[in-house]
Amino acid sequence: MRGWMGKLRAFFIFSALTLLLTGCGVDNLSALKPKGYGSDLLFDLMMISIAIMLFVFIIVMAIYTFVLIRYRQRKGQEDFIPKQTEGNKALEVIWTVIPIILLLVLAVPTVQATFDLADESTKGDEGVTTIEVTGNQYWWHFGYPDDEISTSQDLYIPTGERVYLDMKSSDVIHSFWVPSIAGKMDTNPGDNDNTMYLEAYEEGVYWGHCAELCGPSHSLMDFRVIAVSPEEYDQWKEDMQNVDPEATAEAQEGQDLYENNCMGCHAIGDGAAGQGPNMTNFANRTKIAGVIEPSKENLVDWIVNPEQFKPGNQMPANLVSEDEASQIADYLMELDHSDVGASASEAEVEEE
Ligand code: HEC
Ligand SMILES: [Cu+2]
Repeated sequence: MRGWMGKLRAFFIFSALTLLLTGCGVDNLSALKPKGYGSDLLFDLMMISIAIMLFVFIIVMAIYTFVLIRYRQRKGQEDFIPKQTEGNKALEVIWTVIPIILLLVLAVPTVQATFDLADESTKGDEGVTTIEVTGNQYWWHFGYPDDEISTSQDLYIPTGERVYLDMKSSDVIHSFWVPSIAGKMDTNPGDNDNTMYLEAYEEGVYWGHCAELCGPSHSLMDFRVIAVSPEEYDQWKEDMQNVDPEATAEAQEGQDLYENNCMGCHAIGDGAAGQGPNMTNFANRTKIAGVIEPSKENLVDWIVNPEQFKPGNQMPANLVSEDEASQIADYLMELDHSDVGASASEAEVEEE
């Protein structure tokens, strides 16, 4: 009785774990809930391959079961040897032709999708956005050269349009992956730029991850794609182009401290990817450094010792005292220059 109960319990624990670990159906993160053109294509390919696999599996299993039962050894017939057949043209043709057909069914849409995903026919056209993506240990930089905007961690794009990405890395190979909108693409160091495009169907905050092991904090190299309506996107661009980085009186000291200690790595306003994330719209970030809840306490802790959150990251610890960090934090939290995406951010999914 005990053994039986134990087995049942183990069964339930494993089932629950399986469900938990799959993280299945998490909105805005799952490739199984496509919310963009690229992920849609990939989802269809997955479904075609699964259908073919099931088809083959069921037929093979049916034949297997049939043979097992029909031709089993029967009582009293232990010495009986059935008629031996060697070579059967019809069968040989059938089991050569069927796999060829299955491979064609798989290959044609796959090749089509491959070309479709590489299609850049509208790139560079009037009104079509191209964004420069740079992967860094362990954060992402996004530059909008046509609009003279720079930002980090949160990538803003308009919905319903194809947005092209020119992608590179400042150090080692990373991989840019937003499962619910598109496939993934490596970012390479050197001149070996890769390109892809994003096309989000609906507004939302989509989770992105680095998908190429790149160092001790690789698993913390998260980012977000914030897709907003084209009108809101234009508003965001305007907001970003008209940033006034002047602090209020209370945060004046923080701004001075920031300019003396942090500005060298953290530009405000348009700037090429520097040694650290661009801070223009820091207070609009969904997370600090891509992974930490945005509160003043966490921000001060990060400034004093970033290592405790992201091992091996490139920001030096103890640049300022805790009091100074607190003043700088007051200043950084004033850097909210746009309301765009705020409602989308509120709807963001909870971390598991
Ligand atoms: C030597 C360059 C360097 C200096 C100087 C520096 N940082 Fe950083 N900082 C970085 C890097 C690199 C990161 C990205 C860390 C990561 O996420 O892996 C970072 C990340 C951050 C973040 C998170 C940014 C985001 O986009 O969410 C904050 C906040 C920050 N730094 C504040 C400061 C403050 C305040 C100072 C001055 C006291 C400072 N940093 C000085 C390099 C620097
Ligand atoms: Cu990485």
